[in-house]
Amino acid sequence: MPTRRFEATDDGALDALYADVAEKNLQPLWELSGLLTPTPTVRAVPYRWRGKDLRDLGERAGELVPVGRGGDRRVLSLSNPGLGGAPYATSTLWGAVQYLGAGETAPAHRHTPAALRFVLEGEGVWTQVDDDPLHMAAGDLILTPSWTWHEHHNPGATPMTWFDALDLPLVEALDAVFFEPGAGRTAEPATPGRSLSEPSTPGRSLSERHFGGGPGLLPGGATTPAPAHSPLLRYRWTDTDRALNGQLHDSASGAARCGHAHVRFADPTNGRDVMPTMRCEMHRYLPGHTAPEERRTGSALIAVFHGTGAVVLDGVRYDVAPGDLIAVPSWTSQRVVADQRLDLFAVSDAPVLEALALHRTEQIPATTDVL
Ligand code: GTQ
Ligand code: FE2
Repeated sequence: MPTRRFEATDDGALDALYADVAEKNLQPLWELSGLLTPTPTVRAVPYRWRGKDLRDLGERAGELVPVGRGGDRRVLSLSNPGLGGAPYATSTLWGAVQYLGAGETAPAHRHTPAALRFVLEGEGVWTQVDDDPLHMAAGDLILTPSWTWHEHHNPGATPMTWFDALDLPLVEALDAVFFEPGAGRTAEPATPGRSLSEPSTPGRSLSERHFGGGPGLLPGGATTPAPAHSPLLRYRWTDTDRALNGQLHDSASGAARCGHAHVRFADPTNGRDVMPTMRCEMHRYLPGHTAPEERRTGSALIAVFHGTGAVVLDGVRYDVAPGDLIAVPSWTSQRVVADQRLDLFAVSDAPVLEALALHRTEQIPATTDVL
């Protein structure tokens, strides 16, 4: 009220009000700015971590730092320079590379933040999710949904690194992080057929045998209450690759029908996203193809699987090569340029934005001034 302000200036009443308001842990909104901004104020910045650095540093950590007890992980987290030193890739997503040496085990634990792995190269590690051992090979997507027990074993002779994504910053913001170490639980799998270091470990996980039987084939019989996440826990690269090629190429001539194909990894029982907080997609761009520029609410991480090209974020061009990881903060304009056939894995918080009706996208008209 302007009149009051003038009166108060004279007799000090306004100053007294402000002091009393502060003393009672209140704040006058009329003195605050930067809250209800016309567009999102995004602290995370667009950023690219180079695959070469991630591989080298993971390897060095593998030589120097043992995998500890209590559910520890040898993980290098992506720390977005805009987030003030937090170990977070964006405001909602944790991204990391994990390194597991030959013969090593990352012991069992569980936590409410959901996790997923995308394998950028190599194979041979088994991730056990609850009681289901899942083999990890290049291009595979592996889910460890909220509160599932998980442990990683590398019975092979070569070390392996992969990309991890978790919804940890989001769950932390909601004050809903719980963690439980699996001490005493892990040990050797009791059933002979389940031994993770034995060749008798099943080639297909239980989840794949039930829910990955083939296109459109689900287990018959009694239906159990649907969990909040996909019951299929491993999405194999051969299936993803076939789906992308099916979209891109004419089956008879093999000629390309378009320059961009993408698939969304879905819960096979209902088509929803693999987990309530994260959407996973695989994109394939053919050489020369330039995707239109757009921006959206919610953040994403991109992992470069194959090929070279560039990801243009807010007009700045980031050249990309296999193993590179890229943070795409909310409302950042994004465009992809393929020099060679480019395969990009993307994980985002889109299901959260959609569930809360906060998702927005905007197409940005083409310009020629790319930096
Ligand atoms: O592999 O269980 O990158 O618990 C961060 C936390 C990986 C894991 C991470 C984890 C894990
Ligand atoms: Fe974990």
